[in-house]
Amino acid sequence: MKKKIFGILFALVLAVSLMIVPAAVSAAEEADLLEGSFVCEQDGWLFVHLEGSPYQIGYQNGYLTAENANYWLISYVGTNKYAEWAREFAKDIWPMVPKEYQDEIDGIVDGLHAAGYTSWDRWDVAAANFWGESYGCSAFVATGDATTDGQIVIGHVTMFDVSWDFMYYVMYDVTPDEGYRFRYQSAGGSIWSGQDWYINETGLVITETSVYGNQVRNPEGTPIFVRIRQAVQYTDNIDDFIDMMVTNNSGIFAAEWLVGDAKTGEILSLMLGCNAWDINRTFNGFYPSCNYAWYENFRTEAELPVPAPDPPRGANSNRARRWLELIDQYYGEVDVEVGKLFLGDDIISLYDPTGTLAGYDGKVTSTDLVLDNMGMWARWGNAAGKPFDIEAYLAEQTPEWIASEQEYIENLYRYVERTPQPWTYLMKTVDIDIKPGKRHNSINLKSTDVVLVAALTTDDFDASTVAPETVVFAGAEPVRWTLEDVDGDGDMDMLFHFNTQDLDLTKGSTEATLIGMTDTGWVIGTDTVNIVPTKD
Ligand SMILES: [Ca+2]
Ligand SMILES: [Ca+2]
Ligand SMILES: [Ca+2]
Repeated sequence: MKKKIFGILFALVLAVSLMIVPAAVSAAEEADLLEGSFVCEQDGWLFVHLEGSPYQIGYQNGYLTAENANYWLISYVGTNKYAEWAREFAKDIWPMVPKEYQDEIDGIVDGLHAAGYTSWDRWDVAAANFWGESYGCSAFVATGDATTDGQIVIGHVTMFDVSWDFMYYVMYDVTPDEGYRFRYQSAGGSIWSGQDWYINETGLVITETSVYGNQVRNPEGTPIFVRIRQAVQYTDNIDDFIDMMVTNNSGIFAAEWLVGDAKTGEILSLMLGCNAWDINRTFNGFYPSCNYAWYENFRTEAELPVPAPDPPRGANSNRARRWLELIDQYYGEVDVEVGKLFLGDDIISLYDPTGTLAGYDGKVTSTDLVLDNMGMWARWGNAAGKPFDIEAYLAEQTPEWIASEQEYIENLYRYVERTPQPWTYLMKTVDIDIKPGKRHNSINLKSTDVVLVAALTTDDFDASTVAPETVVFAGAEPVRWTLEDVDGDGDMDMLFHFNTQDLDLTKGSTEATLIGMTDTGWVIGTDTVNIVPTKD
């Protein structure tokens, strides 16, 4: 990984905001709203943890991702010629958005304002969320006899103009008050992925590629960003996922959804039009996806020739044919490393060294990684690590075009400066023990003493590799640390001391998280806390 250490942005952002914020909320209220959230950077990704009520999650999102979210809003509604149309559309659709997500969007607006981006309102953020969907992707899911050890392997690469999407390097990690914990890739300010890439704590991994044709619409239908967000947050199985996606479908954003259930080993392809869809599911097989309409029900509704031509022909069929070759070559040998090869394939990722429309990322995971706290391998920039050659690209353009497209070119540079990156693991989970040796982990918030927290060495983790100055626990930095065998099992653990008064915990806190950086990336560990006394 790159040696550039970005440190904890959280503290910096907070300090800056306290200086510049015209107080919509007081500093104390702000600290409460941000409780439990954090952000850290790893190999080009911004890993953002959000937790709490819908409004809190939104506020933390807007506040912690503000600069990125500002670029996203400019890209999707700000300078877009459809901006007013999009805002009007947002007002029309607002009543179809559950209150939970309305509150989250309002929280994003307030978080953005608190961070100094005061020009955006509810309709901008809502419009960008309705609008923020990408238009080209490749993906796959394989399981059972298609993979080396029978595990599910699933991956996705996003393809879109990198000048529009240079900010899609946010990996959210969300612990909502209601529903399951989940992760998703998106841009700042977004309440869904739009790309799409999701993992939830029950073991579901969800991705898709959009599919085109003569699309049927249902104006009364629920918007896609609501249905998919509900599916990710509230579904733990494939049957319920299908129900939520096909019920009251708006028809906007026709796509082939690929799902793996790491609990069972079953995979799904749901090719979803509006009133028609195709369901394929198996415990042994490989579903490729590339904006190509493989299946008959979808093709019939979309007025594409039926049956699908064999071999594939028409829009995106070059990638479809390539997928069929790769399946032939690798069936039975798919694992995470092969998945990375798939996503980095020049045809699958539309790689063009001087093209602005190409695969700009990669994500791949497997059963074991998903069941270990939603882990994944991710790469920002071309999935094979090949750069976009901006100088050669500009050399192909006319001086007139360059003079008239400065903003477009600046955005390309924003992408280029951050890419390519290595594959990186998001995010290694380690064992911590708050108040070692004590089970109840009682913390009196009025105490002037320290709280001890141990990062434990295990078979696959050496706690001494954590850089102490990068450690943050419940918003606090350690005042002291020592290497000792805290749990008496013969290996050295890292014991941190935190001033209780520095902890960003409240009476309602039930768990606390420690993060710290090693030479291979950030690690994250969570343990329970018991705040005492229970009443004032
Ligand atoms: Ca303990
Ligand atoms: Ca140990
Ligand atoms: Ca030990």
